[in-house]
Amino acid sequence: MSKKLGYSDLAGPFYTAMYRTRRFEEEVFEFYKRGLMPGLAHLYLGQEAVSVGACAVLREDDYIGSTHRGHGHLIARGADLNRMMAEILGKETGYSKGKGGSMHIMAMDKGILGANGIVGGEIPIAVGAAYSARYRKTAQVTLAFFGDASTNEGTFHEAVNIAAAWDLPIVFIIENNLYGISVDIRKVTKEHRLSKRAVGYGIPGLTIDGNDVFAVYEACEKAVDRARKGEGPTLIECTTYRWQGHHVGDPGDYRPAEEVAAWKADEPIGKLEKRGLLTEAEITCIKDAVEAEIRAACKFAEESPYPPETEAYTDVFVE
Ligand SMILES: Cc1ncc(C[n+]2csc(CCOP(=O)(O)OP(=O)(O)O)c2C)c(N)n1
Ligand SMILES: [Mg+2]
Repeated sequence: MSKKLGYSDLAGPFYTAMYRTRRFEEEVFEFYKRGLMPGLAHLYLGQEAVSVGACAVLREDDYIGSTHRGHGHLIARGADLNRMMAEILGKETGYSKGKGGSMHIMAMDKGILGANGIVGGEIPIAVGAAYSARYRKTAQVTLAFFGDASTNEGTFHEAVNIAAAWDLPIVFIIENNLYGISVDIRKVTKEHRLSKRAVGYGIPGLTIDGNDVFAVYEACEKAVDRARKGEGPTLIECTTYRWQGHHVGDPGDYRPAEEVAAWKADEPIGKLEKRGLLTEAEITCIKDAVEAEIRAACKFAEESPYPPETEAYTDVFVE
C-alpha cells in the first residue's frame, strides 16, 4: 500500500503547479496587451490553490468540468502548456486547432469536459459524466468547478439535486471570489455562506479557505473518497479572490481597493511560502524550471501558424 503523502512531500509539487499557473496567466495577459490574443481571457490569478489542491487528489482517468475561468483547471490536470498557449492565441497547434480559444479550452486526454462560456452550463454536463461513470461502473469521479454567481443559476439547483438523489460520484466546488462580473454576490444572495445550500439537497457542505492549498487538498481528498465509494456528492465552497477584473479588459474598479489589498496579502503562493516547508534555494529552483517551461510555451505559440482558411469548414458536424 502506498504511504500517505505528508505536507512536506506535497509542498514542492503544489508550489510548482501554482507558480506555473500564475506565470502562465501573467503571460496570457501580456499577449492580450500586445494585441496578439484574439478576444478576451478570464484570468485565474489569485485562485491557484483551488485548482491545484483539488486536482491533486484525482486519478488519471477522472473528469473535471470547467468554466470561462478555466486555464488553471487544465494546468492543474497537467495539460500541455504549449498546446494551451497556442490555443489561446488561435493557432493551429492548439488543443482545438485554435478554434476554441481561451473560453472553450479543453484537453480530452486529461479528462477535461471542456471550459464553458455559459455560466452554470457545465454543472449538468459534469453530472452527466458522473452518471456515465456510475453506469459503466468505472469508479471515476468528476470534479465540477464553478463560481459563486453560478450558484444562482437554475442549472446548479437541478444538477446538484439529481446528483444528490442518485448519490452520483461528483464533487461540486464553488470558487467563491465574491463577484460575478461586477456584481457582489453578497448583494444578490441573502445567505452568504454558499455551502449551506447543501442542506437543501441532503449532502455534506463545507466552506474552506480556498487560498490554502492544503485545506483544499484535504477537503477534496475526503469528498473524492466518499464519491468514489458510492456515497454521493459533497459541496465545497472555497473562499478566494481574483486579482484582476472579470476579464483582461476589465479594470475591476467596482471593488474597494482595501478589499483587493487584503486578499492579495493572503494570496495562495505567499501563504504556502509562509509555512516554511520549502527553502529559498528550492523555491528558486522551482521558479527557474517553471520559467523555462513558460518561455518555451510562449515561443511555441507565437511561432505556430494560424489555421488555414479551409479549417473553417472542418470539425463543424460530427459524421
Ligand atoms: C447563462 C449566462 N448568463 C450570464 C452570462 C454572462 N456572464 C459571464 S461570466 C459571468 C459571471 C460569472 O461569475 P462566477 O460564476 O462567480 O464566476 P467568476 O467569473 O467569478 O469566476 C456572467 C454573468 C453568461 N456567460 N451566461
Ligand atoms: Mg465569482
